[in-house]
Amino acid sequence: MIDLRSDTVTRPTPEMRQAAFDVEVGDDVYGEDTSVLKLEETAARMLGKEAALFVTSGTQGNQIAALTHCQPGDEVLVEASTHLFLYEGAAMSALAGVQPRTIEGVRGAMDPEDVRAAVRPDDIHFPKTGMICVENTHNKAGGAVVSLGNMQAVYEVAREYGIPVHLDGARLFNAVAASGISVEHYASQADTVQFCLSKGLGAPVGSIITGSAEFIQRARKWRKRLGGGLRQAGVIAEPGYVALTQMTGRLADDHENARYLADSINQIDGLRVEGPVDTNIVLVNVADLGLQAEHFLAELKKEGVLAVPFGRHTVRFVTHFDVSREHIKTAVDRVNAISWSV
Ligand code: TLP
Repeated sequence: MIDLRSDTVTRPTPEMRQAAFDVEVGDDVYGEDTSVLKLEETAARMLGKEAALFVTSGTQGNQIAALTHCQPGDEVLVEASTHLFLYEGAAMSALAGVQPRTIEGVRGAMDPEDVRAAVRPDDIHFPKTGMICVENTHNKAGGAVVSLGNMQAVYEVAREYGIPVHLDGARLFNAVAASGISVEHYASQADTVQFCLSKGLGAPVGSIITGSAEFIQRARKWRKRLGGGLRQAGVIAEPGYVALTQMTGRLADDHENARYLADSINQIDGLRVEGPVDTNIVLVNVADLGLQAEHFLAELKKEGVLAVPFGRHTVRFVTHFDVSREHIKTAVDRVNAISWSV
């Protein structure tokens, strides 16, 4: 099987497995796992923040941000197709007791004036605007890189009203690889940042949240409340450290493979790549084949290629380090075969 469902499917590299094997561990709930501390300190330094917290997943990181920044009854401004809103089981409402308010973006970027217009005035009828969330790269927008300028403009509005900005940077290092802008620059345009070690960076598990020392102290308590206080977590922190320090430089290869995939698919009758390909995600519209995404994917699976539905007629392919250019070429051949057979 050529698995292009997500970059979450990557398996740990030999270096990661070795690091997990060799690690000396301690109890992280007592703050005694030196690998976790090293990972958190490194992440905080790289992003230019005071502190960081190792969490189990991107979802847990985003939800801890909502729980720590907001009070029940607050409203959270999110881009309309953001992961926090679409794919986290309404956890913001179920756990933090906040209501999301969506703002339609363009390729994942919200117009800062739309953000300003959505900020609630102080009035007994209204919820308080407790947090603004930006996502970069933007998953549903096909891995789009949200520009630093747009992030700066949104952050300026937020600061004017004293509202914290959380960056869901699950794939922030893909934005860095695509734009050449440093991770610290992106992180400077948000109060808190969550990024995933377990996507394109290849760690088996884990995400990081960074922010002020005071924020991370409160976040640590929320992590514990959610059952995310881990014990000998060095066995997963060490692979995470390898991911953070050794794997960011190769993301550009995934982007090249994604562009190759997109260019090849665009030459196939009946298929159309939706939007430019900035990073490692390719969205393909299959409507002209007269198929819904699920039917197309069922055919593709029979041919040994996996992808996921991303809308009625849209299919998502994600490149990652477990798929080579040769795999991509084979995948294109299989996609081509289907487009002829339907
Ligand atoms: N995204 C997954 C699915 O949940 C859709 C994927 O395969 O892309 N923020 C963003 C922008 C994400 O894309 C994801 C995962 C998360 C947060 C959540 O990360 P995890 O899966 O670690 O909870």
